[in-house]
Amino acid sequence: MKRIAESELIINSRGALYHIDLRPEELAGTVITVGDPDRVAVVSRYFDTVEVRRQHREFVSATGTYKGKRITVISSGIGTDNIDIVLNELDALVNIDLNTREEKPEKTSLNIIRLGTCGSLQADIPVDSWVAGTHGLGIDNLLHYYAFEQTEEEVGLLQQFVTQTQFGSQFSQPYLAACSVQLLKHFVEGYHQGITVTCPGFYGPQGRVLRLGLRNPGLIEAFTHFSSGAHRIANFEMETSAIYGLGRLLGHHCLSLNAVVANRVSKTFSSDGGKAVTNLIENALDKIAAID
Ligand code: R1P
Ligand code: URA
Repeated sequence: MKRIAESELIINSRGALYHIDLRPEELAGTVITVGDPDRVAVVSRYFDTVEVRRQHREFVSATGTYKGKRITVISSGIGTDNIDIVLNELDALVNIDLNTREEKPEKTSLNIIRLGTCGSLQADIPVDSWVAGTHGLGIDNLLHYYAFEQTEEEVGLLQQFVTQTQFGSQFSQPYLAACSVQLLKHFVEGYHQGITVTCPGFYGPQGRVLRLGLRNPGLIEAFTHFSSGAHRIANFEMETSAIYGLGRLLGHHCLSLNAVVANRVSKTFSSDGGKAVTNLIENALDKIAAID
């Protein structure tokens, strides 16, 4: 196996990966990712025990057990650029030998579940409800830097998306990656399902106008009206497509669950978004603990 150079995989003086500051033995096989670093304390508050807590930049983490299941919760901060770091470093912790700097011959698959917040794009997916993303549709560009192959189903859905929304060449080419069906089946009751669009920003890329005009003012409404067979766009946020795309390339099982804090059709905002997220965390932790 080829040795990975010091410049490519940065290991700190603790023997931990540079950005997330975790060592292999400090990572559990089940990983919860959250955007907000403060949400790590909210999730780990439910743990029976916490064996390690780390913090470096926006990457706050805690590893412990919940109802006996070993779980790591880690914050990514906002955006797919941060997901590039978190997913690659999580994978390196299990699939690269940090002593020899060589890829391990036997690979380990992590279960990676995002617990985040999102905006709903459907009138019947109200604020404070939860969405399980069946697919991440990326308008963010990250996966184009990797040799990423889409399945036939993904290519077909994407073509429909481009045609129906007239998603123009002034933007980066969109990409699509499905969630882990294996994980999704544990999160049916209580969850809306649909495609999650991942945006490269919160304002213009999500159609919000404060003082700046938009290149394509009808884009978000076109997302709401998109449909292909049983598929429609449920929501948008800023990380899911990269988690699904990189997760699949690296051989991990990924699912993104998001609490709706804003509904962009009814123009409503959750009066207590924090409570909606806490409810999601409580529900998801019990379901995660029950996964074999
Ligand atoms: C924007 O406010 C942030 O909230 C959503 C978006 O994806 C973006 O990261 O998720 P988190 O609440 O998990 O950060
Ligand atoms: N996060 C987003 O990215 N968008 C929203 O509207 C709400 C949360």
